[in-house]
Amino acid sequence: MNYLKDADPELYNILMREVVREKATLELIASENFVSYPVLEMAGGVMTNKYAEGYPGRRYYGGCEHVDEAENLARDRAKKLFNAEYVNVQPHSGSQANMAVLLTFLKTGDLIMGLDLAHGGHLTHGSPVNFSGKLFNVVSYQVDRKTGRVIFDEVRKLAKEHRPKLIICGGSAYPRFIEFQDFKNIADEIGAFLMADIAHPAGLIATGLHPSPMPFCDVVTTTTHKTLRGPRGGMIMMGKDMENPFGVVAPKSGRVKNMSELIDSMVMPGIQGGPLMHIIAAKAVAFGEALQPSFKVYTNQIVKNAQALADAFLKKDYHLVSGGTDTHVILIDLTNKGITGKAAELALEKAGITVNKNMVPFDERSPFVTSGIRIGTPAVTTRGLKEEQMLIICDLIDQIIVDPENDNIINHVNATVKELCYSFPLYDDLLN
Ligand code: DSN
Repeated sequence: MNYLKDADPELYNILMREVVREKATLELIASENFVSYPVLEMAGGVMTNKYAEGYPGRRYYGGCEHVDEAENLARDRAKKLFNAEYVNVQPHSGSQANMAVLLTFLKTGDLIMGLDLAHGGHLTHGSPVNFSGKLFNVVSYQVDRKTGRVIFDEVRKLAKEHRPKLIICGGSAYPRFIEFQDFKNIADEIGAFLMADIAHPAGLIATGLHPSPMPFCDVVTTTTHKTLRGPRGGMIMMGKDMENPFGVVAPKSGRVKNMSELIDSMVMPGIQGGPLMHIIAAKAVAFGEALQPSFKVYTNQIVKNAQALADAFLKKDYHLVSGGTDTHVILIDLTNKGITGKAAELALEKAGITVNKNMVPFDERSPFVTSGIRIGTPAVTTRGLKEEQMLIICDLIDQIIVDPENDNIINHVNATVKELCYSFPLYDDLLN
């Protein structure tokens, strides 16, 4: 199909430049991945045309029979993947999934507790610049300066002192397993709800490579595009549905509603209108892929690659927050290398290696500068890179970090990056 090329060459050329960028650079942003052709096809398909406010079988519009089938499949496959009794696949993003959960379980002004953004948390876990910090009161927990891990004695102390109504576990730059059981113990001691945000390790959880939150958490949110390798979007799940404790009743029957009903109505009409049916259908395609045995082979390789990369960095005297990784994420504190995260990100980008600057725990620099970089292996693993190539990547990154302004080194590294990328091709069918 060359419709775009003929109709709008300006945008077609922009799209092709992005295809070339993705093909010819090493993508190490921990939250990014490359979807399959089937996911891409569904995400670019005609379901983008359909309005379908409501849920399967009870929509506000006619003509929903096929999008209903797609949404039902997405929900059923997600339930199977995560062993969840309830799933809502409509949130447009992880942030909207989190917003729907917080507004369902809490009243504005209630107290939440989440991991400090600078310690690996997420904007929606209580940052003052986000709705979560504006609508709710917040107390943040941190990681230990030495171990880089959550200190549960501290979390317990804070929880008992402030008595949050809801505790959030998970984050976007925490390289270790999320300790669901420890959080559950504390939530139970103070009678708080426990929410897990598994946006990062979702693919690892779906394949049993990371513990599951389902037995421990009241509610679980995720994105679908990171380790899960689906289209960009969000999702809300519960291991077990439960009767709502707030006394909300169904208007006609007087029956006490379940939390699933309250979450559904908070997603739509509460915070969203028409769902993105092309994306929901693409989520179903990705979940189908994740149910295949080959997906476990893939996620296993993500972790093996991250561990190989972490070990290689440690051998070159890099300081890894928490000393390594259990997952796909590596967080490097560059203080001993005399370079900021911002400078490292820029120099690496010139050489064709994409990472993001990232605050490290107790960072004295601003989020725009930072003392660290975050690296992740999901996208390069999708291309087929293995441990052997991780050693090469570590060496390339090190050459840049040691001498970030040396154009000869940047050019030399970029040549090796291109060779690697062409040996592990991506999206060849998209260039024409
Ligand atoms: N922006 C995502 C990440 O990079 O982890 C989190 O929302």
